[in-house]
Amino acid sequence: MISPVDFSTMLHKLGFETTVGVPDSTFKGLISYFSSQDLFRHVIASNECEAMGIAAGYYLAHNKPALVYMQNSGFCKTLNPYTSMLSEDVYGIPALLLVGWRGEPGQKDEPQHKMMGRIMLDLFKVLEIEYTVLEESQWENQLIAARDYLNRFHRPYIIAVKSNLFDEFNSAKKEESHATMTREEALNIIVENVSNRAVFISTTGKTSRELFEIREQRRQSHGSDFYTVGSMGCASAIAFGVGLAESDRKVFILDGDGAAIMQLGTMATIGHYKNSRLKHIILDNHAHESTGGQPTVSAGIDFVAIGRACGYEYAAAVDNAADLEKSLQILENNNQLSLLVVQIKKGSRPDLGRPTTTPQENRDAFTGYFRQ
Ligand SMILES: Cc1ncc(C[n+]2csc(CCOP(=O)(O)OP(=O)(O)O)c2C)c(N)n1
Repeated sequence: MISPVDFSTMLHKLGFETTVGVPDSTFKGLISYFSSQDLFRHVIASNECEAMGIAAGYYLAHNKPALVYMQNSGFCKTLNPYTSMLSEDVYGIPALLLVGWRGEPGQKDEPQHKMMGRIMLDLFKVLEIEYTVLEESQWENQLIAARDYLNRFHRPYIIAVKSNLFDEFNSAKKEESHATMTREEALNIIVENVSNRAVFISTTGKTSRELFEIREQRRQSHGSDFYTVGSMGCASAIAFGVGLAESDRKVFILDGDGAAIMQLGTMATIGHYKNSRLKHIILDNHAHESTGGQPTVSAGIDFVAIGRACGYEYAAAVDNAADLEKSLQILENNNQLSLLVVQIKKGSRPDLGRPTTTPQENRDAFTGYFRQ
């Protein structure tokens, strides 16, 4: 295993001073170290496209490359800034990209990682980006070679990181939270208090996993739920699309704060079109909990004010079970495009499973249910 402390110390010695990215569980320990010490300036980006822009701007001002970390599914979001900005055909801007290799062929992983895991190295080649796959026995030399490459060439360089290579790092920083409910408790209350005809579009990560298990525990069908796997941030757009159907069904979005921030623009689209059947619930734990609990920037932003400014007709926040129940009654009856921000605690069951149905079974069950 590679120690996050040793790896970071070496990066710093090699001249890297700024890290920016969106988390991936592949190098959870490393990101935890980045965010808990003062060795680097560490920026939590809302999405990977933005992270590349920040790295580019940082280089322009400092003449030094930044380190940009991301999961390989998030790497796809960097194709636009890479091809149209950082590449040598345009500005030629160096950056060190640390890319988590989910879905590595031969390793067990979730369906949403399969394709990207399979094509990732070929994709790097098509994109003409030099890369190396990090190895436990060689990582110091690989970092030196990466730094030398960036000093020589004006272009990004990738270090791909397989799972289980980095040690854990537990930050000593204490986090304060006044929230009383866990996400699973909040989801149970939501499922209990929403009418049977409603459908749910749940965001990627633990929200979908917990909703799936709640249906199992209650022996309810999964047909009313679309469990978004992958496509982080897209649950609200999917719900918007579902809501375009001529139907009396209410469409509940079960979003995360990280996911909502990643595609904040969708709130503007939703707010503009004012579909009164859309009910956008943001389960806000101020964290990317599904990838290891790394902080988001949500503690400092007011989703309710954003929702109102975007055109949501009803917007409120709750932080306890009783208020959540009351607000759900309002959402059920108000006939208005609505936003409900639910403050929740971090944490989930250690034995939380994953959907036992395939994404395509989920697609068919949802479509069949929706059209009834
Ligand atoms: C584009 C992209 N970047 C990163 C990821 C990895 N990822 C999966 S879930 C998740 C965290 C989601 O955070 P949030 O929406 O706040 O929900 P929580 O996990 O806290 O329930 C991340 C970063 C991803 N799936 N897709």
